[in-house]
Amino acid sequence: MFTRAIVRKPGQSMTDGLRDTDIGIPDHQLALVQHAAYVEALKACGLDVLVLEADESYPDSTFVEDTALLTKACAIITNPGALSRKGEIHSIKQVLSDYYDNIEEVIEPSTVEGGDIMMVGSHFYIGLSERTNEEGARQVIAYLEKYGFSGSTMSVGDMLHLKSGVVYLEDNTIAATGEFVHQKEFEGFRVLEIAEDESYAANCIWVNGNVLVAKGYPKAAGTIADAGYPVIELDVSEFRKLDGGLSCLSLRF
Ligand code: CIR
Repeated sequence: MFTRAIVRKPGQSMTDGLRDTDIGIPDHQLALVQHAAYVEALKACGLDVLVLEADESYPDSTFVEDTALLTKACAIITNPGALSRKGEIHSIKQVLSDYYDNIEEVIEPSTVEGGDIMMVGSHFYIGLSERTNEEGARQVIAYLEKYGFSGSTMSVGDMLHLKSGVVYLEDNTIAATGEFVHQKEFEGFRVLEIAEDESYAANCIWVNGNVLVAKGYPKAAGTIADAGYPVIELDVSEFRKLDGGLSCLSLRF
């Protein structure tokens, strides 16, 4: 179970955020409304939510998940692979020092973004992507082992992050799309297949028994509901324009 989440409001500079998909520039006002609804949903799932003010210096800083990995025993501050995002870690480190005695840091030339790390109990799958390199994964695994956890790497084809395509929903269950549906690593899991034409919805999040799913993906929401999860649908269209989704918008611990 999670008790807390940290989020950061999107700033006006989000219109300069990194984006690979060409589905338009985000509308900041609408993003704020969607973000507020996201915060309310986390609260409804029982979380105490710390809402950080927008940081206009970093257009992608609303995607706080990428800046740290939070475990029961330690926080690991990442080193984002995207140059424009590296500075996001300083304020997050400061914030996390209120919650964690043990804070580790990924150091150059290692790069890691939190969206590439999927926690499954005490094991962490780390996606090797354009943002997370092998040296970064090695460093994270070494830190994890220091605290009694384990880690392993996976490749991340053309997705931005590992969790863009696969997430863990507890109860030995994974939601996956595309290349992640038939991975050897996930053979022992119940795999909920998210159709390729709704692949964006694979980035859903388990929060204390509920699953938050992007609104507008009825097949995905149905698959997850049929698997027995109460589903909360949230419109995150403006974050999608920056290739971000539900998991990216918070650090849950
Ligand atoms: C980026 O490209 O870094 C942002 N525009 C989106 C980050 C999304 N984060 C995530 O999937 N964990």
